[in-house]
This record gives sequence, structure tokens and C-alpha cells, in this order.
Amino acid sequence: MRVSRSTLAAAAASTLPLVAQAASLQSVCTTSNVKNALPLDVAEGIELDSSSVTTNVVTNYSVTDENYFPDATFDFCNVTLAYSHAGKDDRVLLEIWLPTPDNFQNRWLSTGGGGFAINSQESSLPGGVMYGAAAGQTDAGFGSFSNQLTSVTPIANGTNNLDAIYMFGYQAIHELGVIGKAFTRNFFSVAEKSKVYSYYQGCSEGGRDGWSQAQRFAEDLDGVIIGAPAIRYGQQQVNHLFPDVVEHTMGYYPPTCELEKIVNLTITACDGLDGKKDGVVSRTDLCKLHFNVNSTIGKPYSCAASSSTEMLRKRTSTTSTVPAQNGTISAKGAAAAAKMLDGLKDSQGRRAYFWYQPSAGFDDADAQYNYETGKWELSITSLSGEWVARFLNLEQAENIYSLDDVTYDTLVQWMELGWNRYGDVLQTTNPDLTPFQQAGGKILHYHGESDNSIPAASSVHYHESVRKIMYPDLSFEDSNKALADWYQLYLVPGAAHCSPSTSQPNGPFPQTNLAVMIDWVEKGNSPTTLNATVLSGDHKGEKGELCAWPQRPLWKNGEMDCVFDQESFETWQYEFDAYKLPLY
Ligand SMILES: *[C@@H]1O[C@H](CO)[C@@H](O)[C@H](O)[C@H]1NC(C)=O
Ligand SMILES: *[C@@H]1O[C@H](CO)[C@@H](O)[C@H](O)[C@H]1NC(C)=O
Ligand SMILES: *[C@@H]1O[C@H](CO)[C@@H](O)[C@H](O)[C@H]1NC(C)=O
Ligand SMILES: *[C@@H]1O[C@H](CO)[C@@H](O)[C@H](O)[C@H]1NC(C)=O
Ligand SMILES: *[C@@H]1O[C@H](CO)[C@@H](O)[C@H](O)[C@H]1NC(C)=O
Ligand SMILES: *[C@@H]1O[C@H](CO)[C@@H](O)[C@H](O)[C@H]1NC(C)=O
Ligand SMILES: *[C@@H]1O[C@H](CO)[C@@H](O)[C@H](O)[C@H]1NC(C)=O
Ligand SMILES: [Ca+2]
Repeated sequence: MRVSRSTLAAAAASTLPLVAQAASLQSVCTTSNVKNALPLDVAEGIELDSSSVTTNVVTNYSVTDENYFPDATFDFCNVTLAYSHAGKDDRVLLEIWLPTPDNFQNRWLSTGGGGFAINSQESSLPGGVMYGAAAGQTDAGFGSFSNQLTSVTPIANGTNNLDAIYMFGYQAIHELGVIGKAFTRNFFSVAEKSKVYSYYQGCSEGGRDGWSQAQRFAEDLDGVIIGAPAIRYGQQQVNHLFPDVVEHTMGYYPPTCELEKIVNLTITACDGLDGKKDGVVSRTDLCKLHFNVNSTIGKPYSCAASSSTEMLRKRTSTTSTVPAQNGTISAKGAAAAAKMLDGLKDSQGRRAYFWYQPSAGFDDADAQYNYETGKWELSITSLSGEWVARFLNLEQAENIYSLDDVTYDTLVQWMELGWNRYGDVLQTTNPDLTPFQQAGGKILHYHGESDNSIPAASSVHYHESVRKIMYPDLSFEDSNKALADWYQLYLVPGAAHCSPSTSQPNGPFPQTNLAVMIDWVEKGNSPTTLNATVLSGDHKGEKGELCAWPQRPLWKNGEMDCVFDQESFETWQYEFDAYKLPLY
């Protein structure tokens, strides 16, 4: 379903002016105003339910210490509404936050989710309202904003829920934008000839949601901000199981403290390779070239007993207790780490996927302590286990319960199964963005270089795929230059998954991406480096700049340069020869 800009403009023109810019929030934020502004004929197949509308005024809403936008306090009109699809008895909920009439700046922001959630509940919406954008989230028809895809898929053992998967894959976010933008135009009585700029912002699954739009709906968005996207879904969702299979295959389950110490020693050893000793590995590529995990063998480690509550992607948590640990890093521990860092290869040594950069945490590898036997044993990560159970095996289960008979080749087969079955809905790797580029859209893509949940190399590989597919006749330099006119990738040194990292707190994080994007889209100021801010630790508040890929940071006498270095660049190049088809 495609809706052109002229259709949206026509829908707006058919309604009367509703809101004057000088009006107070209290006077405009009423259910009857919202009902009058509903774009009832916005797209064929969309049936808005005006009886579903709720509104409430929210004043002095404050946000502090967020990763994706600065601190702010603002007022807004909170609107929820529902629609269904013609011929179906489904019900999709939208929540839209409208800025006050005097703060509205002709902008719309769609937001996405994380894990198996299609939204971030209300946590991403402030990032739009503070910039004068109406901002929205969708429940994709899963029953409530807190329900995730996994709560409706599969419908029963053996019966997949493809409708829900397509809504999650790309359709719900598309419809959110189409409805939300037309509604916002009507609500604020934007003149037909005036543009309402349309943006998207999200990280992780939210990053994949952003790519799903840019790859399919060339006309929808003027600017797309994409963090650490969960693309190459077939591979990504299985990849978390790789360390479990490494451990199971080796018969060695490293104590959590041993792998944590390997990470700390890696950070210490590689910190200075970027020319600045600040506790941040800003060049994991140089770390790959110069650091040997074997150098950690024999080093002592010690961790206090702890009880940690881990938030899972399903917004549930598990509490695990870990005993005090003292020991020295073993040859087996170093070998397990080296095998994981190398990434998944099949039994014939052919590459199937990549792993996190050195300095990233080994969270996926966490073993569990058995207090009865006094031994560390396998803990199957539910991040992947639930994917295999629900989406590959079509079982209503939250995990798989055994890795018996699961080999590296099994993981590759699972990756291929997901890729094949969900190639046109979840894989999200179409590298031909020509329609989006021709429509004038801009993309800001970033990825924590020490990401411990989605490999930073995944973003680099996709950027490379787009460059090669779209500019096959240009030189390396010219193709990167042409691409940077509308699509830029920034690795975020020291950052973990969609956030700064606690083990490298001095790395600045790009917190003001929507401001940068607005400046790019609305004023034509194309960024050359990306603004970032240290968000925690002793240097909190310090500003920094990030280098645009393929440039990499290097400090000399305290000054950062963005440089290109062929040998480092090559550490980011992968050939996936486990598959016969190209993997973009
Ligand atoms: C919002 O905060 C401002 C400044 O603190 C205060 O003057 C105002 O009364 C507050 N408004 C409401 C509705 O609480
Ligand atoms: C927005 O409205 C929905 C529906 O009434 C409600 O559940 C939600 O708590 C409201 N959010 C705020 C911030 O008022
Ligand atoms: C690390 O040491 C192991 C023996 O413990 C050896 O097999 C392996 O090749 C070494 N790796 C490197 C990269 O030096
Ligand atoms: C482990 O080491 C710490 C400090 O190095 C010490 O306080 C603790 O008693 C040791 N625990 C065990 C079980 O050896
Ligand atoms: C569905 O499959 C799961 C996993 O195999 C099983 O635990 C559950 O009992 C099954 N449910 C039904 C209703 O058969
Ligand atoms: C690793 O470093 C962090 C500080 O960044 C520290 O809190 C932690 O205890 C260290 N872990 C080990 C095993 O030494
Ligand atoms: C980037 O940061 C600089 C320095 O803090 C600031 O002057 C500039 O306005 C920022 N650019 C954008 C687009 O926000
Ligand atoms: Ca450093």
C-alpha cells in the first residue's frame, strides 16, 4: 500500500482549519477537535474508528538522562486512536503526542521498538515533541502497547501468524507515519502548500524498523535516524546462540568473571592504539590487528558475589545469583573467547556470520552457576532461543531447552531457514535504495563500536552493500562521497548496544541526532562529523565528534583526526561463503 504525497495533501485540503497557532493547548486538545482532524480517507483499506479517540493534556513533562535526546520539559496533547483494516476484524492502536500550537514546527516523527516490541512505549516520543514534532507509536494490532510480537505468534503450535509478522516487519510503522502525518497536518491546519517534514528515529529493532521504511516506502520519510539495526534478521536472531554452541562443543563453560576480565584486559591493551588513553577503545579495528587474547592467559581475576537482575528484551527480568569468583584466565577461557570473536563458521570453515568487536561484553556467553555441583553450566540465551522456538519451530515457547545435537552447521541451517522464510518481511537488507535516494530522503545510521548484542560489523557490511550496489562504476572514494550526500554511517567508539557502555563510560554518544537530521533536511547542512556528548562518568557533559565511515578517529597530541587506513578497513570486510546466495 503506497500513499503519495499528493493524496495526503488532498486529504488535508478537504478539511477546515482547526487550530490557530496562538490557541492554548487546553483549548485545542479535545476529543472533538481530534475527531474532526482524523484523515478518514487517508488510504484505501484503513478504517479509522472515531469512537476510539482519547485525549488528555499533559503539562510540565520532564525527561532527563536519556540517550537519544537531551533533557527537556514540555507540554503536549496526548491522543490515542484505533483503526482497522478493511475486511478484517483487527484493531491497531496509535498514540500520538502533539506539541503546543506555538511549539509545533511542521514536523512528524515516527518511532519504533526493541527486541520483539514494535514500540518503545512512551519513551521515544519526547524526542519528537521537544523539537516541535508530533510523535507517534503503534501497537501494530498486538492488543496493547505493551504486547509484543511474541505474544501473538504463533497463533497455536504449528500455526504461524504471518499477518502479525508483516505488521511487525514494516506495515505498522508505515501506516503510523501515513496516518500520523495526515492527522497532524489536519490538526494544526497546515496550509496545503506548506510541507510537514517527516522523520523516523529508532535503535535495535527500532533501527530495523527504520530500514524497513527506507527500503520500501521511498516517499514516506525525509529523514531516517537508524541506530544499531537488527537487520539480516534470519542471521541476527540466531547469532546470540553461537557462544552457547562454542561452550557446548568445547565442553567448557567459562565463569562469567573470566570473560569479564578478558574484556577489561582487552580494553586496557587496546585503549591507547587510537592515540588517546581515555579508557575507550575508539579503534577496535587496530585492536583486532594488534591484540592477541592469548596474552590474557594466566592473569588473575576476581569478582564479588552478586545478584543481578537482567532486563530481557521481553520486558521481563530474570534474577541470577553468581558466587564470588577468584581464579586465573585459563587457556580454555582464552580459546573460547577467541573462537567467539572469530564469528560463526560452518564445519567446513566457511563463514556464516560475524561477531562483536573486541572490547564488547560477552553477555551472550554467560554460563550459569550450579550451586549443587559447584560447576558452571550451559545457559541458553532466550534472545535466540525464543526466535528458534516461535518463528522457526512454530512452538508457543519462550526458549529451546537443549542444545544436544546442535552444531555450528545447525546454527547455519537455522539462519538460512529464517532468511528464506522471512526474506521479504524481516530480513530487511535490500541494498538498492535508489527510490528513497531519488525522493530526496536522508539517512543517519549509527552503531556502538562495542555493541554486545548486534555486531557493529553488521552495519558496516550493509553500508558497503549499498555502496557497491548503487555505485558499481565509481571508485571507492567517489562512491563513498556520493553515498555520504544522503546516507551516512557513524560508528560510536566505546558505545554498547544503543547506549553508552558502563565499561567505557568516557565515549561520547550521539544524543542530538534529530537536531542534526533537521539541520540536514530542512537547512541542507550535511554533517561531516556527528555531534556527541559524554553521558556518564567523570566527563559527563563533555562534547565530542564522531568520524563518518569509512574514516576512523586517530588522536595525535590530543587532537582527533578522521583518517582512512586500508589495513583497518580490511578487518571490517567479510565474505559469507557458507551461503551460495550473496548476503547483503
Ligand atoms: C510548569 O512549571 C512551571 C515552571 O516550574 C510553573 O510555573 C507552572 O506553574 C507549571 N505548570 C503546571 C500546570 O504545573
Ligand atoms: C496517553 O493516553 C493513554 C490512553 O488514555 C494513556 O494510557 C497514557 O497513560 C497517556 N499518557 C500520558 C503521558 O498521559
Ligand atoms: C593461542 O594459544 C593456543 C594454545 O593455547 C594456540 O592454539 C593458538 O594458536 C593461539 N592463538 C594465537 C592467535 O596466538
Ligand atoms: C577472592 O578474592 C578476594 C579479593 O581478592 C578476597 O577478598 C576473597 O576472600 C576471595 N574469595 C575466595 C572465595 O577466595
Ligand atoms: C506447544 O509446544 C510447546 C513446546 O513444544 C509445548 O510445551 C506445549 O505444551 C504445546 N502446547 C500445546 C497446547 O500442545
Ligand atoms: C572490569 O572493569 C570494571 C570497571 O570498568 C569493574 O567494575 C569490574 O569489576 C572489572 N571486572 C573484572 C573481572 O576485573
Ligand atoms: C553540533 O555541536 C556544535 C557544538 O556544540 C553546535 O554548535 C552545533 O549547533 C551542533 N550541530 C547541530 C546540527 O546540532
Ligand atoms: Ca582510547
